[in-house]
Amino acid sequence: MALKELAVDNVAEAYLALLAERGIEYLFANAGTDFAPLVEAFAKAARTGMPVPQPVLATHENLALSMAHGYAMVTRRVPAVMVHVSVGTANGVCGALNAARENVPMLFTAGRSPLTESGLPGARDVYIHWAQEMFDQAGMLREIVKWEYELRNGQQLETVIDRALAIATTPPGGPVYLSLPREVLAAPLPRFSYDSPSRRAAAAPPRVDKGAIDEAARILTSAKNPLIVTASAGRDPAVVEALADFAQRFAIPVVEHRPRHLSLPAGHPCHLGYDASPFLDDADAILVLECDVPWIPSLKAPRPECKVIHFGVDPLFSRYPIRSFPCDLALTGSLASALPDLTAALHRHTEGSVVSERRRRLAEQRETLVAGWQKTCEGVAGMRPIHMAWASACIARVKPEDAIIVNEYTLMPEHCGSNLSGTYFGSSTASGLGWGGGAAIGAKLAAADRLVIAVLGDGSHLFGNPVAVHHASAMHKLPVLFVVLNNSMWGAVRRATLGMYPHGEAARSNKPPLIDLDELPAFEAVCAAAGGYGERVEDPAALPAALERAVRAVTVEKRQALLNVICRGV
Ligand SMILES: Cc1ncc(C[n+]2csc(CCOP(=O)(O)OP(=O)(O)O)c2C)c(N)n1
Ligand SMILES: [Mg+2]
Repeated sequence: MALKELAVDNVAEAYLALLAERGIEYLFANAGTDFAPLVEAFAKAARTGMPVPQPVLATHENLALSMAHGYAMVTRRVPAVMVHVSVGTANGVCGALNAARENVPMLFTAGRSPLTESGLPGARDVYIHWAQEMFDQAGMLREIVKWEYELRNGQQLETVIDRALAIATTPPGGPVYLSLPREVLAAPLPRFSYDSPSRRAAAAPPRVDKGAIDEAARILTSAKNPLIVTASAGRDPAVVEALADFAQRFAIPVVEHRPRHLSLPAGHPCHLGYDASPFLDDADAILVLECDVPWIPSLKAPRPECKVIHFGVDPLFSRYPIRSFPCDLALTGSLASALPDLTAALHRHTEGSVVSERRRRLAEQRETLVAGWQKTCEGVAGMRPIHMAWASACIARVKPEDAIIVNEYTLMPEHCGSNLSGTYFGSSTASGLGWGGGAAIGAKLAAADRLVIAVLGDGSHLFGNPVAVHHASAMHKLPVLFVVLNNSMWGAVRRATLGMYPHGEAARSNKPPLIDLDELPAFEAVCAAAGGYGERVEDPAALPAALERAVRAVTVEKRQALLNVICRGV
């Protein structure tokens, strides 16, 4: 345990030094007048060599938060983000909700309008300093973050930052919010001393109760047709291997429903795709692993007698106002430590003959499923406009094994499976659109030597502020391959309307309102305008070669690329 001391001029310098000391590599930032002491401190650190996080400029707050999210999901390290007072926070709320629902730890900070009208260093000197102040700036996201506070003086700096980081990283992780008034950042602080390393450790996740493990094992061993459904078990890469082993030993099928992380290699013999509904009638026990929505109850639910076990760091998703999936047993804790215990408990009770029968059946189910995907893909391969299944299959062929896929929901994973942990990231369950482009750039920052492919819809790409995204990719030299599956519409809105009113007016209309996106810009030209490679692809047969050219632009020429793939509607 050591006390370190730094000679600094003010709180801003101490703050940046402390962030670096606590392992924060990057500060993703969208600046304003509140940043003056930080800009000054960064400039001074560049001259003196004092370690500080690297500032990463983002020209929109949603981009800053999405980049931070992408960086965090790949590295599992904590990023810092800073935005401009109330207005920047307002623009960042969507990104914060995306991160919160995905348990991404993040230090989300914002300036505060100077509190004083004159007198102190940093006091108001610009007309916006009056109107931008709010009574309760943090109120905009108090429901979203795990903790929020305002730094009130330099003396409390270490306490506040350490508490923020400990809470953000304690499972289930999530963003915390800290506001930084300008006078506080500018306040003189001649010496700054702090503990190194921090004395405020994050809490370890709870260890799952042994009785609960035995009960889960009892339910699973008495089931003939158990099923596992997961979305994010693979958030911790260590779980992927443990789950593969668990499923394989006991021949339990695994469905990844709306996956956000790769939890089981796509080629694993127990992988039964991405939709649990065909298997719900047969299931007599379901193990829901880190999954908020394992099925859609209004469409298809398991039989009432099917036992359901939920297992995760927050298995009841306590921050969701309503979620009432049947739950006969809930296990709270990290899968990484408890899956091996569950494996051992199951071993003691499982009969070999039950498993071999299940294995035989599982092999048949998987064969039928994969053959069905194959048939779909062959059936749509020649379609023009291009079918998203064919586009997904073409991406599968061109991507290296270790490529990182960032899917803002239009890629069909059954046609583009990944096999290595940490290679697939789906958009947040909150689905705040405009995440994918920025998240892909953040992922590239985290994994400089890997190909990162962002698969986006035309709608989600526009939400992501494409000019800002391409600018960030160019400015930070983080080349990403963007594939826009462009059906010139908000297909999800169309699907939702037809789902509710299959024979309604909108279904009969050639052009129902609020769905079609006419006169879309040439997305490929927007990328080219930022120095990237861009191509529009209409012919399905031309897609594989176009993808190869785009991959080459990114990996060999080291510049971003965008394929505008003209797809059919839904
Ligand atoms: C910030 C935000 N605003 C609106 C929505 C509602 N929404 C969900 S999907 C969608 C359409 C997305 O269109 P696109 O990316 O083109 O994909 P498509 O559905 O056409 O395949 C919209 C508008 C949302 N999820 N997030
Ligand atoms: Mg679309």
